[in-house]
Amino acid sequence: MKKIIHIDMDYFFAQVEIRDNPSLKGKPVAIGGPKNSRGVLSTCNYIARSFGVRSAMPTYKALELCPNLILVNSHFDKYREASREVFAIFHEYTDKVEGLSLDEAYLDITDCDLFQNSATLIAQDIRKKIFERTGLTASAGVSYNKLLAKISSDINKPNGQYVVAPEEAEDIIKKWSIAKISGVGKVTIEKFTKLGLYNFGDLYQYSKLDLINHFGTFGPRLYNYVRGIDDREVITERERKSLSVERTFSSDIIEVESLNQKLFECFVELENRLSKYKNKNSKTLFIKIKYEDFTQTTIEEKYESFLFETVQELFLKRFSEKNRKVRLLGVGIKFYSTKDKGQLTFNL
Ligand code: TTP
Ligand code: MG
Ligand code: MG
Repeated sequence: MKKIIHIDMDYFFAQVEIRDNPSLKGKPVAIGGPKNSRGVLSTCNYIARSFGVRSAMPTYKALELCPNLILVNSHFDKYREASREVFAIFHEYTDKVEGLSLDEAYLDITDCDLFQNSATLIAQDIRKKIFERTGLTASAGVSYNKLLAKISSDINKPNGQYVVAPEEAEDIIKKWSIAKISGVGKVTIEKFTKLGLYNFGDLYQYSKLDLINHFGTFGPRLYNYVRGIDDREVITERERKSLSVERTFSSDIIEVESLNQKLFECFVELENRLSKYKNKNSKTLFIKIKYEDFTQTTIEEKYESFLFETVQELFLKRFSEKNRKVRLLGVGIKFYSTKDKGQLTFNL
């Protein structure tokens, strides 16, 4: 059985800003959205969250909920630098590190010899080291697969950790809300709620086929996930063949302008994450669209330079074919290894 740790920095962008400007301490703080995002928050600290303020919330709405909210502009260079430091720490424990975003990664520490291979102590030590070197707090989830580790890292946030050991997993997870599974958006939750289904355990009565009929390709994964089954490996940067950023919307979207905005957010995040893959080459861009009925389509194209205009063009090409409500949007690129490149030259 594997030992997986999922680490996620607490209110990451906001925490970096507060660290660097202590006068913000103890106050509700939010980070304004990236350029052109028309007033959506990137994130906020936990004081702001106690007023109901959340990531991706329109600024005007956040200010209604919390009139004293302090808005700070984003400084991506700082976040990238903090992220670099944090990821360097991860690599002191294992090579098997899979970054999910600037502030978040899976670590496979199955073969880590430190602390007699106690995943709990290793997670504690990583968080301690992160705080000593960057002044920032992180939370961790510890378990035997990615799914359970990821959900666990949220449970004692901020500055906490949670462990799901194999022998206690069944009892713990059947009480978890279905909403904890990433990829399960508001629409799916509404479907479940109508059927009186809330927790992992409530779904045990459905066969794989039932779930396929309702959720398409997500069905089999959902069937396994609610049982705590997940055999996905931790994929390191070296092994990574593609990188993508996707968003599942809280309600399906058909307006091109809104979709463009979401697309831009994905693009900015992908651009940021790409800074970790400077030594990789890429020339293929792809767009993934999942429609309201869970059917999914991808379109890919070779690109010269990674620009939003190119992304937008590719998206519109596919979206205009159907003009249907969209529940998930993703942007990604495919890497090719230098080995592939060599073979290509040889074949020519
Ligand atoms: P998250 O890890 O989702 O959120 P967080 O670190 O701010 O808060 P916590 O983990 O404690 O719940 O995202 C990491 C950073 O990514 C976040 O600080 C800002 C950015 N981000 C956006 O720009 N827009 C978004 O919609 C989200 C969710 C995050
Ligand atoms: Mg975080
Ligand atoms: Mg995160």
